[in-house]
Amino acid sequence: MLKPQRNAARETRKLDGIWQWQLAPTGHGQSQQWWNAALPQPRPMPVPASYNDIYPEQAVRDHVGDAWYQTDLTLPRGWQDQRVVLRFDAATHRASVWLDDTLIASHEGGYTPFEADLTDRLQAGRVHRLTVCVNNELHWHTIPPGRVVRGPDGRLRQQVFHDFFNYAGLHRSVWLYSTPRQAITDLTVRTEYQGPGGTVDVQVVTAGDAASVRLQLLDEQGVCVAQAQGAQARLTLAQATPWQPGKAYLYTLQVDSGADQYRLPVGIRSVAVRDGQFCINGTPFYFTGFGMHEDSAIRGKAHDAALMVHDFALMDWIGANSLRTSHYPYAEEVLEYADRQGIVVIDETAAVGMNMEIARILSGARDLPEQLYSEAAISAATQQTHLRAIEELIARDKNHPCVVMWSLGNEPDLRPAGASEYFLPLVRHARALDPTRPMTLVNVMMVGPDEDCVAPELDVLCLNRYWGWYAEGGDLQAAEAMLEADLRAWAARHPGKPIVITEYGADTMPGQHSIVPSMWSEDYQRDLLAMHGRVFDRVPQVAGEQVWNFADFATAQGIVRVGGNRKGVFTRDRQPKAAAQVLRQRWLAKRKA
Ligand code: BDP
Repeated sequence: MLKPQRNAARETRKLDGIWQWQLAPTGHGQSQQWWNAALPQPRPMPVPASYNDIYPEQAVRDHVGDAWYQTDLTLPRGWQDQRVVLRFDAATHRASVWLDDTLIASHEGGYTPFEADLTDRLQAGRVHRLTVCVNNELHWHTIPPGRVVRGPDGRLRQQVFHDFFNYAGLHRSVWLYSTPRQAITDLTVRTEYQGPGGTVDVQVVTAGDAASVRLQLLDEQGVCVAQAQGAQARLTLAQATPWQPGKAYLYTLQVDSGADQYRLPVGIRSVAVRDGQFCINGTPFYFTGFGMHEDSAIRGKAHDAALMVHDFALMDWIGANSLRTSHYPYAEEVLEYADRQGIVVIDETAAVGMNMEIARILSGARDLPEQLYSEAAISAATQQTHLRAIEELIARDKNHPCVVMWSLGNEPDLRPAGASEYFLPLVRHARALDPTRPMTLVNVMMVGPDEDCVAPELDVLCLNRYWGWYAEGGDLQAAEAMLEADLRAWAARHPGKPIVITEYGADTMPGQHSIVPSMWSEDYQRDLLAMHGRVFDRVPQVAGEQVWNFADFATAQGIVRVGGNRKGVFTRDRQPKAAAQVLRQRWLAKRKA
């Protein structure tokens, strides 16, 4: 799915700003047909934003159900003869959209875009009413899964099985854009770098005449270095400048179909797992960086350019070369920026929380179903949602050079019966959609190397490890021994597969100090991360380290969280904890090596 863009053939208009907004129980507004008129008692709501922290009210923060949004829509001057499309970059977790009194779109999944074709529906000079109902409920068949229960006082409560706050709303931009009627509707590029040359395979989907498609590859100076005719072609460069981690080079693919145009940044690079190493452009790559979250005060999970540029600057300062989009697809702007900055991305679906042991701790629920993979819990319906989530992720992000691996989910319990029947078809489907990128499914500590029934099918073993925190807490000496034994067991059981530690860390209260190892202190986090670095250096199969987490982030309330998850190396307002300096020394040294 192509991101809207402005060029000689296309226009864009963002509908971001202050919309009308009103909360309602699930289905209430539908029964009263709220799209037919102005919302009954609206309040102002910024778009994009999570609505949860905008008003200081528990009923808003902990709302379970629908959130209605409304704004005006007019056809921009000069768009009459064009194809006109309305696009939502993200509505969390699902949405229905009406133009005046007509339902024009519905979408499931909170972190991928969806569109409605409005061609010939908007009348020049008329003010149309645009109404969106966003629902935030999570159930067993949704991604991520969750459960809505009724509390003792009769109110609905959302139980989440994952460790971040269930922010909701219109989290990313809403666009109206135009294309010619004979539009270019999709574009796929696959690249290979074999120094000094490279190839770019292009496939264009157009409503117009495929034979008249003209492809030009421009270098950063705007000089055309390769060209071809037709909707499918291989562009070959005898001399190519590769896209490299920390040293991004982006060509521009200019597609001209006669009627329509599209310009796509293209990084020429190869990704492969070879001899137990993760190779980019044939060179072993060692991941340094973080599992992140889209999370900040007031705006919650909304995309914010200032925050993003600042976060990337902090990553550069600390020597990070990579991130994982834990635990859902991030805004496309983040991937575009990573493309430009040369930051390597592990791109993850929102499949997090398929684990009863963790769900019990995080949700406090004592009556969860006994069988994880069953009709009562993670079922065939969940698998279908998951499948579509994978399809939408790959469709959106397939052209980003920064994306070097797909993560199909985070920390599912793979021990119970039904796990392989659930996951193996997903792995195979994802591979068929994109055979060019390695595939992973992030492993949870409680599933050992012999129990992980999906690992044999994966290219890279991504392990989340909490030695020194959830196990051997406070005892770094014991933790060091356990961690090393653990990693060596994985290496022995799965030779030839690189291991990336995608989570390790310790909750840390800034300002808390202690000379002897004490959990929650800055000193403990610093020493725990340093200990992990020593162990990683001793296990040759380890191909990377991503600390949990870049910054402190909001979670549901509970007895294991103090104002959210505090494992950030930076605080939620992006101030460094003591560990930041230690990581910086280590990662800058690795960067130089
Ligand atoms: C892991 C999860 C992550 C949590 C982290 C933690 O992957 O989402 O936030 O643990 O407990 O299990 O801090």
